[in-house]
Amino acid sequence: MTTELTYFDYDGSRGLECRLALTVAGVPFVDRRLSREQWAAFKPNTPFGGMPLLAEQGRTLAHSNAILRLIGRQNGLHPADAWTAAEHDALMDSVEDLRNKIPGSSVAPEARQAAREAFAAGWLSQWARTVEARIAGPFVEGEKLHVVDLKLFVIVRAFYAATYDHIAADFFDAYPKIAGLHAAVAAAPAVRAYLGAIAAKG
Ligand SMILES: N[C@@H](CCC(=O)N[C@@H](CS)C(=O)NCC(=O)O)C(=O)O
Repeated sequence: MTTELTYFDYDGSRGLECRLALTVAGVPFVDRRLSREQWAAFKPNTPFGGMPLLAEQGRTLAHSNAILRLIGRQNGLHPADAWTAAEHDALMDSVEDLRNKIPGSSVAPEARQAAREAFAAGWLSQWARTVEARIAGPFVEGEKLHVVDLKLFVIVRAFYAATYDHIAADFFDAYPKIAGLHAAVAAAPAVRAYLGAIAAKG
């Protein structure tokens, strides 16, 4: 069976989450990377007009969290207990909320600094407090890594990489469980090897 993951030729965000999940699960996959031009041509033929897309046996699945849950369930990386799984789902959905709420291109450049600072002091701090309280440590559920940890890792990694102007790169240092989860996922052997290979590529 061939598994194919389609995303931009970019090592971050929703595509990275899914590539990491497949990698940690040990699932070999075709890493289909589209240019902006290829995406413009392909987009009208996709289920919801967005990537990543997971394809297997003639079926295509959209939405990063649906893809992560599928990979997680098939490979023991999503909890078997329904309530615990739903709590992981809620955390993963909250990452999507976060992405959608960061003041971005819809805010005029001259208003962006104030909007981002207010976002960091308000919505983002509330999100971080809630997530911090849910992490047993080092991962959400304790010693075992699940797909939710990969989802949280990728968004927190983006902040540490200073992706968002006017929000301090060390914002999450104030949240030791979140910072610890970020470090623990980065140190997981499959993740470390995958990110090391990306870094070596340049
Ligand atoms: N809810 C979707 C969002 C998908 C989405 O917006 N993906 C972005 C890339 S991270 C995209 O496809 N952007 C290009 C476009 O919308 O044309 C998911 O979680 O996968």
